[in-house]
This record gives sequence, C-alpha cells and structure tokens, in this order.
Amino acid sequence: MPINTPFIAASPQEQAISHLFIVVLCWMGVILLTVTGLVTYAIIRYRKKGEGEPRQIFGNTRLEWIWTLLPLALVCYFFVATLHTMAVSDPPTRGHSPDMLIIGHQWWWEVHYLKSGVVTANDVHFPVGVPTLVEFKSADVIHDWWVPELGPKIDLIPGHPNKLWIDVDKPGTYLGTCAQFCGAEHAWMRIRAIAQEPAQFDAWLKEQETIPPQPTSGPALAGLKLFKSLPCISCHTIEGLGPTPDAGPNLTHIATRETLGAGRLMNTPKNLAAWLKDPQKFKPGTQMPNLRLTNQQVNDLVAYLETLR
Ligand code: HEC
Ligand SMILES: [Cu+2]
Repeated sequence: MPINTPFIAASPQEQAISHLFIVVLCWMGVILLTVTGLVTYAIIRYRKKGEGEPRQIFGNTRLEWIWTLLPLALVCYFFVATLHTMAVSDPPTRGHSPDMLIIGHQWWWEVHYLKSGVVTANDVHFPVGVPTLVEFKSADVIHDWWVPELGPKIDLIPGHPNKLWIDVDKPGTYLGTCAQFCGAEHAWMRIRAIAQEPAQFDAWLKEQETIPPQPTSGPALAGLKLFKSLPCISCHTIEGLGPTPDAGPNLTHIATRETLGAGRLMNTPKNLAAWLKDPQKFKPGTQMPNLRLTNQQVNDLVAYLETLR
C-alpha cells in the first residue's frame, strides 16, 4: 500500500491541530512583519542627518492602550483557540472501554485487538471512520506514540496507562515513530498505521483470528520443529504451539506483516533470513539474540515462518 503524503491531516484530531498551527503561524508572521517594518521605518526615517534627536513623546495614553490591549486580545484568542483544539484533539475517554491495547517495548510495539483477542506487532490496522479507543502501556521505559497525520502524541509510561481516541478518516498507510528517547534502538521503533475501509479491516481481522494450519512435511515442518526446540518459543508466541510469551513480537501471522524489526527491514523471505542469521547486525542491542543458526536452520525456519499467513 502506498505511503500517504506526510503532513496531510487524516483525522479530525489532526485537522484541529494543523488548523491551530497554521492560524498561529500566520499571526506570528503578521507580528514579525509589523515589528520589523516599524523598526526599519524608524531606522531609515530618523537616521541622523545633523538635526539632533527627534521629538520625544511621553505618556501617550492612546498609544499605550493600543499596545496593551492588542497583544492581550491576541493572547486571549490563542488561549481560547488552544483550549478548543485540546478538546477536539483529545476527546474524553472516561467511561469507554478501550478497543485496542498498545504496549511499548524496547524497541517494538505490541498490539492487542481487545474485542477479538488478536495480537500483532508494529503494523497497526485501523478501520476508517470508526473511532478506536486505544490504551497505551509500557513494558519497560517511557515510549511515545506519534503518527503525525493521525493526531496527538501520547506517552507510554510504565505503571500509568494512557488512553487516546484514534479516528482515521482517510484510508492509507501512515508512518510514525517512537518520539521519546528510549535507548539504543529508539530510532528503529517505527509504526505503520494502516487504515482500511471497515469491510477490509474486518476481513483482515478475520484472517488474523484464524490460526494457520501447521505444516506436515518438507522444510516448513523442519522449521516448525526447530522453532519449538530452539529458544524462539520462549520469547515469541505462535498460536497453537502452547506457550504465549511476550518478550518478542507475536509471530502467529508474521508473513502478513509489511516489515520486520519495527520498520527496520521490509518483510521478504530474504530479509527474514538475514534477520534470523544476525538480528544484532540490523538493530545492535536488540533484545533478540544472535542464535548462531546454520544456513540450513535459517532456511527451514524461513520456510515455516512464511506459512504463517
Ligand atoms: C530472548 C528473546 C528472543 C529469542 C530467543 C528470539 N527472539 Fe525473535 N525477537 C525478539 C525480540 C525482542 C524481537 C523484536 C526486535 C526489535 O524489533 O527490536 C524479535 C523479532 C523477531 C522477528 C521479527 C518480528 C517482527 O514482527 O518484527 C522474527 C521473525 C523473530 N524474532 C523470529 C525469531 C526466531 C525464529 C527465533 C528462534 C530462532 C527467535 N526469534 C528468537 C526476541 C527473541
Ligand atoms: Cu521507544
């Protein structure tokens, strides 16, 4: 899916924020031009031509009223406009139960669709035109969710859940990132917000709800056996295999995701093999260790993971 043009608001929340930004920017421009214009005029008009100081004026009440009231009115206007934008961009969440839970990890996003039990990572699907209440938590340090086209940023703070309405009004893929420095791979903690028409979103959710059948032969079966015997299974959940750890992204439908390593690599069989061979090469410091797999093991694991659609 093509990436949307950046900086074009795709939600009522972002619409309000962009609008306030433009209005304030225009007023700042007017003030800048007025002040520099007056100063330039004074410099030229009153530059010294041997005629001494210009006439000095003290206590001009009318002027003083103007330069007190005009800025005051502007500041009041900015204040009210900001309050309005805050109300529109972050509508009340109390009394609503969240539709989605997003947990920040060093350095990836765990995504739960609470009404269906689907768990995924990094690619975050939203239905267009259906306001989604998202709860944000952290598994370790402070992270910050930021997809500029979709509205405000929100912090993910350990022990202090936050909530935010996300209400995408145009289909498309929107790129975002963690906006709070959170350690070595902070720069590779990207978000792909994928907004789909409700029918498409429902179809996607249905697909994610069904557990892919386990392979019964060939390299894919060998890969499944390796996955269960290597440490993979103690960090990653694949539905149907038993344990459900969350130290690493849920891989139940890994082959349907667009990227690996929170945006670090596009999800192709070749990149998947390179990632498994040495994740530290792509994200030095990532919590996934280099397990020193042989090429044979990598090929079998890739064959298995590619069946997880
Ligand atoms: C110690 C825990 C741990 C072990 C063991 C582990 N992983 Fe990971 N894995 C992670 C973490 C954490 C990430 C996310 C890394 C990041 O994006 O920074 C990850 C990422 C991945 C990804 C990319 C997923 C995505 O959605 O981006 C794949 C695929 C993967 N691991 C497969 C495996 C396989 C196969 C094994 C066994 C050979 C394995 N992992 C072993 C923790 C682990
Ligand atoms: Cu982060």
